[in-house]
Amino acid sequence: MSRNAESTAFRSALEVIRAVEPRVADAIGAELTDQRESLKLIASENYASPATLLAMGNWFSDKYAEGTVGRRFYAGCQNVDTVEALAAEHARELFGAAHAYVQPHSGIDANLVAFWAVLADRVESPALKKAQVRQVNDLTEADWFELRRELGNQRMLGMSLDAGGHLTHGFRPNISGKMFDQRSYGTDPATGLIDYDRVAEAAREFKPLILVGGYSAYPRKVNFRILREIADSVGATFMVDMAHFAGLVAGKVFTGDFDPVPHAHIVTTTTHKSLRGPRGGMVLCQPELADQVDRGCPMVLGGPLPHVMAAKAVALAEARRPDFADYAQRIVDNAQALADGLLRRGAKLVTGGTDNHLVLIDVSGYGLTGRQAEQALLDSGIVTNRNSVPQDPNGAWYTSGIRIGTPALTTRGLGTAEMDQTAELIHTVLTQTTAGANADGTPSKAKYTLDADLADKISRQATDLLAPHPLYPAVDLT
Ligand code: DSN
Repeated sequence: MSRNAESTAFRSALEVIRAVEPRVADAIGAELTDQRESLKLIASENYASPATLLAMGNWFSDKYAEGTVGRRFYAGCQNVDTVEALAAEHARELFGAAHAYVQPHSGIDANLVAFWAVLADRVESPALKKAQVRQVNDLTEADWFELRRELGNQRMLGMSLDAGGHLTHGFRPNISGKMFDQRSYGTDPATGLIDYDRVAEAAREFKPLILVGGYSAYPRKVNFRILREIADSVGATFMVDMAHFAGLVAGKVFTGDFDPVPHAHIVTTTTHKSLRGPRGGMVLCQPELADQVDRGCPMVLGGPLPHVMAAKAVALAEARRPDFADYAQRIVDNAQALADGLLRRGAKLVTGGTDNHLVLIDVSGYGLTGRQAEQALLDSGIVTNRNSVPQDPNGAWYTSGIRIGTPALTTRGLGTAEMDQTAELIHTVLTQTTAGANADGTPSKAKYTLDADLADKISRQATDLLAPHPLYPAVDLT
């Protein structure tokens, strides 16, 4: 394929869009410029390939396809069947999974599908059995009452949000914390690491229906073999949300005890983070859960997005190529170089380092809240996101942490030497930022001062760092 083909494709698409609503075409163009010019360190973001992006922009978007391959509630789904089956096949092969369900629109949706599947599989309920065999109309008011009683109040044990878990792992304000009677496990206050003995103790006391492993802000490997043993010891279903590190599993950086797929009963993921696909979700599971998982739509999901499933098939095919393993290893090498660079300069890191794609800086060491640090870095052309640290005194809004990750910059081709330079830029901004005060003189968690000339200088240095690694080099919109 000629490099020119990518430019032609995106330019033509914008020309067509511009003829209808030029402001949308302008915004799409401006987004490319922004992404090209910013040092993107958001741990959950990446850059999908042009082929993946283009697979989403077409008439597959027009098709309804509720149901699953070969069993749809709508006629005329043969082409949707093709792309959905392809995406599922690539996912099974890539991860060595018995079953793959590629319809979820996001990671949260994938988790809801998994929760439903486990509830439906594990909870003994005549009313539920009726509902499952599609006799929903036959359920009486008493059946519904019984169903609510039996499905509600089931127990979930997941990693707490401030230790690095995700909202959907039982955080109280999230639906997962409302539909389940939930308890959380944290990390060892001294090391910041998961203490498996404490998890086992919590599981013995609480006897969860579901034990959830996985995280969105924990910078270390997790031993899924041990978590599975804990789940088995209390009869729990073991679910892993690998949204953040799916690319590291796909690229065989995480193998053996650290690969969740052979150990978990059910695994959920997003497809757009380290896996570098389109924005979406996916569920992998063992055969006994496959039927329930496949009921995800319309049970808890709206109609599948065939254009996104097409893009998932493309991205998963890319992840099966040998060079993806090299990419995955470079993500981790870069994260470790970034962590080392920060530590050498005196930064305080949760757990003291990383062995995955992300680094969590405790910015209280710089006298800042996460919000102040996030904004000061943004002023300097460095895009990150604030994040809680374990036992965070500033709560989930202001936080005391900055989470940074390397999947996106690694896609652009930056290497370990540039990670050290990135560490220098981050450390300079954070040391030069001063926490502000409210009008009444009390310390502000949001206000800060950073010299505008310094912020401009850092922005220019960030741009220089990116210059040898153009984003979408074959795409020229001018
Ligand atoms: N929003 C994702 C993240 O940034 O980790 C998780 O939902």
